[in-house]
Amino acid sequence: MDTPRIRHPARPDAEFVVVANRLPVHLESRGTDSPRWRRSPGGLVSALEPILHARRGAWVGWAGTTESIPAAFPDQGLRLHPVPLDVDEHRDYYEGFSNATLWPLFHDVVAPPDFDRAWWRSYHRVNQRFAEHAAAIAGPGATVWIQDYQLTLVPALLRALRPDVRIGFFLHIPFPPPELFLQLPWRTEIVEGLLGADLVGFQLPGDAQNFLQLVRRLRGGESVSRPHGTPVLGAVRLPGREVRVGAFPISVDAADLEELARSEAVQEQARRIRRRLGDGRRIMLSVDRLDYTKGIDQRLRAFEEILADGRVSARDTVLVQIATPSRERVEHYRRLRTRVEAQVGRINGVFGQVGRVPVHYLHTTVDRAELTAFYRAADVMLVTPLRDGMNLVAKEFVAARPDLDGSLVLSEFAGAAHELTEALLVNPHHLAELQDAMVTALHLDEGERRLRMRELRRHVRERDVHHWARSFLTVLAGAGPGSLPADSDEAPPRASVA
Ligand code: ADQ
Repeated sequence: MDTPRIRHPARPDAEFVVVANRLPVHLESRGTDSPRWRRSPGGLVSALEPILHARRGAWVGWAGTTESIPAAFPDQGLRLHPVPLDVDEHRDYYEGFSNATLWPLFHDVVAPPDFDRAWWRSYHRVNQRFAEHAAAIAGPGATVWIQDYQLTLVPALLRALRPDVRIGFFLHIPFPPPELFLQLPWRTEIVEGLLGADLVGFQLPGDAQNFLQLVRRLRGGESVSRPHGTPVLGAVRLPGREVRVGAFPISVDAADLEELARSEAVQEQARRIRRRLGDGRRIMLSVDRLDYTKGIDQRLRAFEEILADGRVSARDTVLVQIATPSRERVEHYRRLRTRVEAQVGRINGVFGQVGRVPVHYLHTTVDRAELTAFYRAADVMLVTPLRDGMNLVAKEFVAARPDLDGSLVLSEFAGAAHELTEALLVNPHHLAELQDAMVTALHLDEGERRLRMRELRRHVRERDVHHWARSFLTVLAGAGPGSLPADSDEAPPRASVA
């Protein structure tokens, strides 16, 4: 990773192209050394890497800096194509339209979205640039897989440039009910943007149904048919082609995480964490990006109240909240941080003693081995978002517990709850229910913990991130150019029932 290689010039010969807001690398500074490019860890990269290698793949994305990119760029054999963003675009396309308009709107308006025409123009312009980069490197008939809400216009923009390529789009966050989505002044443009794809994938069947309902509202009921079984839940018929719509719940690299969790180094680190937090104390753990959708302040409030009621005691219970800094220049995020830090200060001030505080709050990113050690050290994992497309933390925790111990408290509003039904499921808006679940989780007997964890693990191992990528790409391979049913023609679609 540390040996930079020369970036590939754009050549239109990639058979498989991933287009994502970010490239799978980031600049890391260490002390006084000049910053170095490092591979960003994550399930998406590990799932796609073998496919990229096998199919002469390339990855198009932003390198995470508005500075100019050095000519020498690390690629580890992946062809990385950076899309430049300037400071204004980063503010308007990324922080603005992506993260202060679409993000809150798609998360059930947990925070009010801002609608700003300048942000929209920037979003459109940057999406056009991503489409041009993808068009410049995709070989004839290539497969292009576009990721997430920052790039909803790319499918149609790319199709206009390259009608020969097969286009997939996957949304990592929830897709809202039509009543909410229709608030968006640019709703038609976004839907038409997505319909440029041959396959539009969502995390859950409910997300896919929301999208299909929306298309019926905007384009008429006769445009939607239901030609396939799950994971394809419907198709939108357009002149000369159809767009398949389905649900593909994402997951983690379970085998890889399990191997790390079994390593002696991680087990030793987990023992060290337990010792340092106070041997004999039960550990509740939360790991989130510091985001208002993750329910961090509600969770702290629930914990504060059960301390106050005496249902748990700071003597024998500790909550570790690891929060990755996130979107720090967006107003809602700044306010959340202030709120969370005030809560932590108050709880520790009221219930702590010298050398023994009830909440350990780490506002930082931790490396994979350390994160896995925290998962192994925890008695109770609290994953209580108000809304979440999937939530990989819940699945990572399960994958990291080959010892079959540990309890998972999981929000009903995380996509993961649809699969991880043996977790203690809660409504995080219901404070008393959340508190009961915390107390129950702390007291589950060993037999029940093992029983639940065994089932959770079976699921996460069977449906890992490789399964996710395979199932999406298999459906995509059957969609696109030449895949229309035999009875179709260029004429307007006939009425059909979804
Ligand atoms: P996120 O909202 O970022 O992802 P999540 O699925 O939980 O949410 O993924 C977060 C990732 O960051 C996890 O892999 C986790 O380990 C890591 N992480 C979090 N805090 C960390 C810390 N302090 N240090 C190191 N690593 C940390 C979006 C959607 C989700 C969807 C994913 C994938 O919002 O709903 O599950 O994409 O599709």
